[in-house]
Amino acid sequence: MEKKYFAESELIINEDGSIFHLHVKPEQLADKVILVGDPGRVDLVASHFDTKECAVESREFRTVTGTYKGKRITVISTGIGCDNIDIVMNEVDALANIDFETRHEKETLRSLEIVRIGTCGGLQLYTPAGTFVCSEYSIGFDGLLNFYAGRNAVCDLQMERALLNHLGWSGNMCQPAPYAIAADKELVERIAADDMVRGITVACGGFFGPQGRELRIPLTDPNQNEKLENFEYNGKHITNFEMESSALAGLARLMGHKATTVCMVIANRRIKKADTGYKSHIDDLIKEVLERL
Ligand code: R1P
Ligand code: URA
Repeated sequence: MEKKYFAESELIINEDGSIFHLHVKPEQLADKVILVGDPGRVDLVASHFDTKECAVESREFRTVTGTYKGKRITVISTGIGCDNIDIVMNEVDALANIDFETRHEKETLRSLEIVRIGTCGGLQLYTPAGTFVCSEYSIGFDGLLNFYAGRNAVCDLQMERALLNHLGWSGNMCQPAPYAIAADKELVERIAADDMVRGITVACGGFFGPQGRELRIPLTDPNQNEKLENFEYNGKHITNFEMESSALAGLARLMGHKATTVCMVIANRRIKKADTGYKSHIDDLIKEVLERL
């Protein structure tokens, strides 16, 4: 069967043969990928590499490929938000699965292992600052996956309905509709092992209002967080807020890659405590992921 062709306007390739935003070339992408939000965290991850083959930077996207104990790994910063995950995941998938010479989908597709290492807000008493949380599921409040045709086939529609009923939202609060998506089960087992909290992560299209933080402007639903905290689905609870895991899990699933997110809690919303000195402790999470990936 004729493989799909991608025009110049759809797949933008720079003059040096690198992909438009990331500025990475196909041969520079490893099968194991770590995504981080903060560009500064890329160098923290890469500081553990035994060898480095390339370092590329463009806007908020910093990329280093190297090896850790013989494993070839690419670490990329995404900046903040699911909109950037759309860019990074589509460009990473293009690097892996599109022939840049012919602009056709490759005959043999690569499946990548992708782990996001981030920071998050904790929503339960058992997720105080310093806790490592692995996302078994993500709820996307960002709407990104709704633009992709396979969305209903990969999402847990019953969980979405249960959450909307529980929140009692209607009208503007439902636009765009939240989507519920599972992370890759085998990757969750390997990365979370038996020492990380596993839970449902809500990925928001903002840090303040969408996460129920009220500064000067009142919120539409002041009880949102209380409702999220006591939502239960098949014995599972919502553990944390961050801003990227839903788009990552959803796009990885549609593209045939394995993905999950692990985050260190830096602020607990119930206890109302934050830890701004988290940068040294997140290195412990990075070291665990490098061992387990
Ligand atoms: C908000 O402060 C940012 O921190 C979290 C959120 O998801 C958002 O990107 O993750 P990172 O620490 O990976 O950026
Ligand atoms: N990142 C988030 O998105 N929320 C928090 O509360 C902390 C980190």
